[in-house]
Amino acid sequence: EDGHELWLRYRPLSAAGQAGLRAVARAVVHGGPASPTLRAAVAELRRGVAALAGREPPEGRRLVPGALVLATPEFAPAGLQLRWRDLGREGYALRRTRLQGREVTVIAANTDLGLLYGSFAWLRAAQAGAELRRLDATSVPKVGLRLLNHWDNLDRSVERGYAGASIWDWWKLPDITGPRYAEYARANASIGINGTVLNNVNAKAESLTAPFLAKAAALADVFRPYGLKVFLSARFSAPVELGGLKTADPLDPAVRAWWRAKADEVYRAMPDFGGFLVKANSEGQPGPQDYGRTHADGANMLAEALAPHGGVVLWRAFVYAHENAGDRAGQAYAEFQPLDGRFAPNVVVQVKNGPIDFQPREPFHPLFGAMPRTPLGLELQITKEYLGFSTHLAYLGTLFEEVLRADTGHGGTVARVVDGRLQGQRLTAMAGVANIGTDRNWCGSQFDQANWYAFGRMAWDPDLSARAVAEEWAAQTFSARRAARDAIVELMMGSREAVADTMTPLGLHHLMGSGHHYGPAPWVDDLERPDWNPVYYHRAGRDGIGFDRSPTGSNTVAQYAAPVARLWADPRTTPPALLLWFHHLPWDYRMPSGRTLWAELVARYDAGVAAVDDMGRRWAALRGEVDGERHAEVAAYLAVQAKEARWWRGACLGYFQSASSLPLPPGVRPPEHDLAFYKALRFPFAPGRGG
Ligand code: BDP
Repeated sequence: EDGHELWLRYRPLSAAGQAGLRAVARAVVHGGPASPTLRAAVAELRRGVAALAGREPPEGRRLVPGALVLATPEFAPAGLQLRWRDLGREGYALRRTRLQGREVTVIAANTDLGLLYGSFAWLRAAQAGAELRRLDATSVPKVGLRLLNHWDNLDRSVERGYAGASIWDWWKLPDITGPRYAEYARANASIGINGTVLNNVNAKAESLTAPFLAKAAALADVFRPYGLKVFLSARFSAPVELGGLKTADPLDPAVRAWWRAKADEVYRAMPDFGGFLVKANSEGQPGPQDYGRTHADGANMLAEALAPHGGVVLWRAFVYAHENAGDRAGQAYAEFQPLDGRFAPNVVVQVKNGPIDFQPREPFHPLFGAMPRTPLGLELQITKEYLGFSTHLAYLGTLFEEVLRADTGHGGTVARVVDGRLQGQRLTAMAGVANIGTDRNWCGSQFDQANWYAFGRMAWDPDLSARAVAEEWAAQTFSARRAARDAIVELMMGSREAVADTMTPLGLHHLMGSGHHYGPAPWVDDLERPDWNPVYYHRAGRDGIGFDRSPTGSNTVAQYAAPVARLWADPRTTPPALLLWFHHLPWDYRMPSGRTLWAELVARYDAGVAAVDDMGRRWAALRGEVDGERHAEVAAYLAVQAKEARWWRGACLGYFQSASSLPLPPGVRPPEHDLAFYKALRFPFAPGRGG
């Protein structure tokens, strides 16, 4: 049990469970001839039932009692009543029913991919011990493009990757495709992910050269049966770097012709290629603004090249530029909102969940809801760049849920913007920056698998609750026994808040060490750009702490719709969890708890340590409930987290106390070391793990 099997472990059920499962899976029946996708569905069902129930169901054409029937409109057993239209292209229905006098289970979909998704859903229910005799469920994905974004470099390093090297072995591709790529595609299909961007948004032009396209195409061939489309990050200056042109100006006819030809070439290699993801004019990447053009000019040029092939452009709104000295949190809105309605129909503007950068907590991004004539995709980070990498346990389902359920003030939640329902968008997307690498357990730690899982499930259905997703995951990954599962879920549900309290409570943000973003460094003030420095974000001094984004400060709160802006412009109506994001307040500011701000900050750091200790205790109590190997591994990680929670507390309290000059409230334990000690720590200790 090293975690390699992810949530697809299919461990034998109890004797009663096995008998029950056998009774509803006596045979896998389909109409054939089987496409590779249908084959994958049949194979998965047979493999799953064999492992769970101890008997492999045969594959057949006859409608025997207790059959699992895979039905499409072309192969629908007589008597099956279904509203096929409601299932769309990827949806499925799971139905226990009586057909031709026999009790059977129907998995129905309009396409073989829908059948594959339905098969995984059925197995999910089987693994979790659900009652399969009374099944009646229909599920259709609410978001069209459900994408992983790999920040994988061509040299197999992974930007912000904490799970080993890149799983793409470019050196051996295209000839060697090994088993791992298919395992990867299968895992993604099991949670509904239907596309993957192979390379880093900080892209190299080489990824668009013929040899690399051949390698990407080899991966696309492996992924295809699982409904997983390949996308690539495109470097905006590629026409100059690869094509020898003098310019990459998006309005230059030669540049446009170059991209059209490149798109044609890409589609010759991969006829179902998904499209380009682009990071432009951000953190030094080239882009249309280099030529005095807008983001829309740049995106539309690529859109024009991809449109004849049905491809899309995912144009990122994560921009902040050297020249712009204002509040970094406001830059994306300032640049993009005025472009609403100016993007080609096959462009999605991909927006991070918050306006800064994947912090443990951010308010939702003000662009959501503010560009009604533009498809906006939601970009989440699955890899935990700012939440303790893969050593700390933080279940991100709760973070995803928080942003999806946030009311934009524009008439609906972020989820309703992203799934297109609020503003009538047909092109919809959710992207997650992947946490996958060559580690045996794929994600660097057992619990980080839950974040990959949660991303997929919540991209399929943004209305799923974080708790429901955690229950599914824990039952499949660790134990379907109710008490054990619930204990694991409880631990997960509080874990992200524990990390937020450990690192950046009360709306503080970006206090992490420079470059690598691991560990506390609130004192850093010497980086080239002001907005790379923690001091820029917390602004702690004698007078108080926090970033004033209210009308008395940068006023970026005004980028939110009026009802939201009104609430957050006033510290008394700003939720405490976001307080210092929007306000700079004196240390003696009275919090709703009755404590002063200073005492509250101290209490939050204490709560962080206590919560992490509590997670350790809860996990220890699960010994014997989960296998020894993974139990010991998680326990070791939690011990590191407990140590590092104290490091965070000590460093932050020491530093903020140096700013506030206030004594620690009575009864509070002083940090283990003085500030100089924490400042002198050099981490990480492994060379080459920086930047
Ligand atoms: C930040 C990362 C950086 C990425 C950037 C991005 O620190 O490595 O390149 O976001 O999203 O979170 O482009």
